[in-house]
Amino acid sequence: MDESKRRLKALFILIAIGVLNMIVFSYLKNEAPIVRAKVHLWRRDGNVDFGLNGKAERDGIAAPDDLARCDDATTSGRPQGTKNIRRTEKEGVSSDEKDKKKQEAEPSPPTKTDKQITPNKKQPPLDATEKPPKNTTKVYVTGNVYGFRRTGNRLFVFAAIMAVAWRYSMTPVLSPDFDLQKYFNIDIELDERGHDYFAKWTSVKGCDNLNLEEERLSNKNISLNGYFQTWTCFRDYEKELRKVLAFNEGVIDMAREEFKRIVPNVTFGSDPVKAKVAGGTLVTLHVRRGDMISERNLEQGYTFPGRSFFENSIQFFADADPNLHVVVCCVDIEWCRSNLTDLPATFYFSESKNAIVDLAIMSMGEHAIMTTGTFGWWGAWLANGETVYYSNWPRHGSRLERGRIREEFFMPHWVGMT
Ligand SMILES: *[C@@H]1O[C@H](CO)[C@@H](O)[C@H](O)[C@H]1NC(C)=O
Ligand SMILES: *[C@@H]1O[C@H](CO)[C@@H](O)[C@H](O)[C@H]1NC(C)=O
Ligand SMILES: *[C@@H]1O[C@H](CO)[C@@H](O)[C@H](O)[C@H]1NC(C)=O
Ligand SMILES: CC(=O)N[C@H]1CO[C@H](CO)[C@@H](O)[C@@H]1O
Repeated sequence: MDESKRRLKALFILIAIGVLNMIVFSYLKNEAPIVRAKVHLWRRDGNVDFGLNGKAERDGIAAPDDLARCDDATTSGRPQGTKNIRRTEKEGVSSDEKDKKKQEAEPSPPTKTDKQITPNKKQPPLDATEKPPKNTTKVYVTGNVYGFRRTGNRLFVFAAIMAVAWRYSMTPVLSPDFDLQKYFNIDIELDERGHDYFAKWTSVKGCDNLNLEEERLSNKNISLNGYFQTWTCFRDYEKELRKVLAFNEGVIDMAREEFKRIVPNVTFGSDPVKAKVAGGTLVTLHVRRGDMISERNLEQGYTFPGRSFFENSIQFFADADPNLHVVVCCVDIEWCRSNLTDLPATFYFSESKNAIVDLAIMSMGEHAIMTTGTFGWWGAWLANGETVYYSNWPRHGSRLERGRIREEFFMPHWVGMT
């Protein structure tokens, strides 16, 4: 008796909390957009420590920590002239879009906590079809990832900065130590006063809070702080973003050199620069080890794929073209050499020891395979072909999975496999 009463009481309290949340949320949504932007109640991607323990603040291109971030490969939209990839019916590979969706959604058991974190589906925060408010006063938008300067997360915050700038006619500005501007064809204002100065600006966290009409109308400078690890932040500006995120000639040259060193007979197409092997298909594979396999991070929900993922993802592309060439970007080259080369492809291993060059190499592949992490995510996005990713990330049921929406991390058309 006591037991069932207690359960009833617990259930009642949970329902009450849920209702209260709905009321507060709808109030914030309808009545107080400015508060919502700052309070950041249910942000999904702003408050999770990705276990990127944040130690390594490094300068220059050769940042081993960024290399450790080498994780995966994906693509978006099939560029013209690329081969059609046949989808085959087998474990982890589905033949139609619906199955694919289902697979990407994966069985994350809904919990009460999830509900509260993601109260309901809203309008896309950056809907290009809506007219942004007009005010010609020059205001700025910048961003920062809690002081970390790792490539993958910096790219996500940069994408959000640009989306906000385009949507609200703001001027993007970066701290000189943001670094990305050195590698891409980005002509962007830098402010020497840096993050200490930007800290005085209106702080916005999370992609759900990028409705900044009120802020724009009152001419506030904006600083996007934290993680923006979802494509939904820039869903309407992908084309513009690809133009801005074109590597500069210096980086492309270094990537070309590494290709020439490791891939016999490689040739290069242009605009975007792609590496090709005559009569074959060139795919990049990003294998992230390093921090992903530390005990602490595994406990939190980080994962490393088993053998089957590598078999399935390579087979997926080998089915489409048996003349498959795979360029591997991985810090732990020894592991990759001894564990992958028996798979049905010709393998090459980047030894650039340079995160940005590896990212450029990934962007120059036709298609991409990624294990885990934001660095591989961007390699795949930049490649803009077919992408296969490891779908058991974060591990199902883990702490890291909570408050995270897989479909908003992986691009909808990417193929998840295990
Ligand atoms: C633009 O900003 C200025 C300065 O804050 C303000 O006075 C003006 O009313 C704004 N214009 C519009 C159309 O909101
Ligand atoms: C916004 O930033 C610019 C550039 O730093 C500065 O000149 C301006 O005064 C700032 N505006 C506000 C309202 O703080
Ligand atoms: C490079 O191309 C030539 C001519 O097509 C071919 O004979 C040779 O085997 C290729 N080399 C390698 C290492 O694939
Ligand atoms: C799954 C697998 O084959 N793992 C091997 C990867 O390579 C290392 C050597 O670098 C082996 O110890 C593992 O058994």
